[in-house]
Amino acid sequence: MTGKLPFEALSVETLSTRLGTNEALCAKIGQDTSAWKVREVGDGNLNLVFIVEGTEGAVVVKQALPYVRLVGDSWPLPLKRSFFEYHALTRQEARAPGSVPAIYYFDEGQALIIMEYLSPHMILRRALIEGRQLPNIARDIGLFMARTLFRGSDLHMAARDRKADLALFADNVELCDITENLVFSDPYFDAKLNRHTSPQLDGLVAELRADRDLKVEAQRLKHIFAANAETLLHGDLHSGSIMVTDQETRMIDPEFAFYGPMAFDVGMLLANFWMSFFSQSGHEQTGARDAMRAYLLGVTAETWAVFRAEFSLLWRSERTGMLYQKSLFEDQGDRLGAEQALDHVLHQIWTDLLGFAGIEVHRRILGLAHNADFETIADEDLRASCEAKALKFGRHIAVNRRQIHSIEEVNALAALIEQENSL
Ligand code: SR1
Ligand code: MG
Repeated sequence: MTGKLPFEALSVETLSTRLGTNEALCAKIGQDTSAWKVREVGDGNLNLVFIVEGTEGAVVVKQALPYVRLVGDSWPLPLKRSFFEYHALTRQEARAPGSVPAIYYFDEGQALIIMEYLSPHMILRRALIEGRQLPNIARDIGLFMARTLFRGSDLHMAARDRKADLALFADNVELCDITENLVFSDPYFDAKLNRHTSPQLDGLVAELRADRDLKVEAQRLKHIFAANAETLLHGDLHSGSIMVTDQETRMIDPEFAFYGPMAFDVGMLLANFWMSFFSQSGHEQTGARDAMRAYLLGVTAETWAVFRAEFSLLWRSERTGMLYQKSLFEDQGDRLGAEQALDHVLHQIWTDLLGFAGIEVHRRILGLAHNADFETIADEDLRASCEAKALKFGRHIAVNRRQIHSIEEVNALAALIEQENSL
């Protein structure tokens, strides 16, 4: 298959014939295509994902479709998102080595990436729903975020290189448009594709949509998202975009990558841990979840601590870009000045991440794209009660983000809301 052929979606039936002469693929799994076993395993909202096993090994073949898989061909979506995913993965590997799957082949015309099959990894969201306590995720994800966000910004890169990258990713318009609408606006009005657990949440939904302070805050955050091209973001860093074993953590699916505010990735990620926290009582029948709840709050605190520590280390050792130059501080013997500036930068990330986290919680309960943490709670009253607590939490941290000073304060609030009767 070459990039010059017209795009054609792969299928379980056609994959071996169409990719049977692909050298990169054959080198990984063996040339005997009659022995290849092909499964389609994509359970995300957008793409096809195949696992292809041969006599010598296995790979993942991911292919974009020209529409949103979750909705169908009534919602066209450009294939070029595969190009952005490929380029984001190569940058993430360079900036945070070992944190993403290895790439073996990319075909822009067919919008497909052949990459490492991660096994026995599972999706982090699934692991958390099962009540598994992964020991390394906070460290691994905290390091990933600090390294990719710092090293993709004007704190580290040469201005010319960052601007070239900014121009490259600026074309990821349609994927940004999804986030701009689905995350920042749709949850707060009666948008066509919205859904929520009804009638249990109807009252609360009406209250949130009439909440002026919340809507203004959501739009201020959208403004930051759209206008603050600070660094190359993953762009969709939730627990469904992370694969884990007890030892290893890998980030996948950066097709939403673009230049945006550092706090967006951190906020979206932490929101997914807090949602997992509020969903645990819906999964309690499979075991008492008090320890799991404590673990999840611990993970948020540790992730933020690791992020801060690594970001600070990079600030002191790799601040080679045009922002906060060493010539203004350390080179004049003013180490304290550089620390003061670092404090401001981290404070801004903290304040904004709380806002992004709050609205990410809202959109997963009120918008189109829900998450399995809540969706797999079959009892609708129980699900609604978990969701109501999360909504209340999200509203509080988004609206009061400038008055909240520590992750311990946020986690104490989560624990308090969890104790309350929600509906
Ligand atoms: C129409 S796409 C819905 C969601 O799926 C992706 O994973 C992103 O989170 C997006 O917002
Ligand atoms: Mg995805």
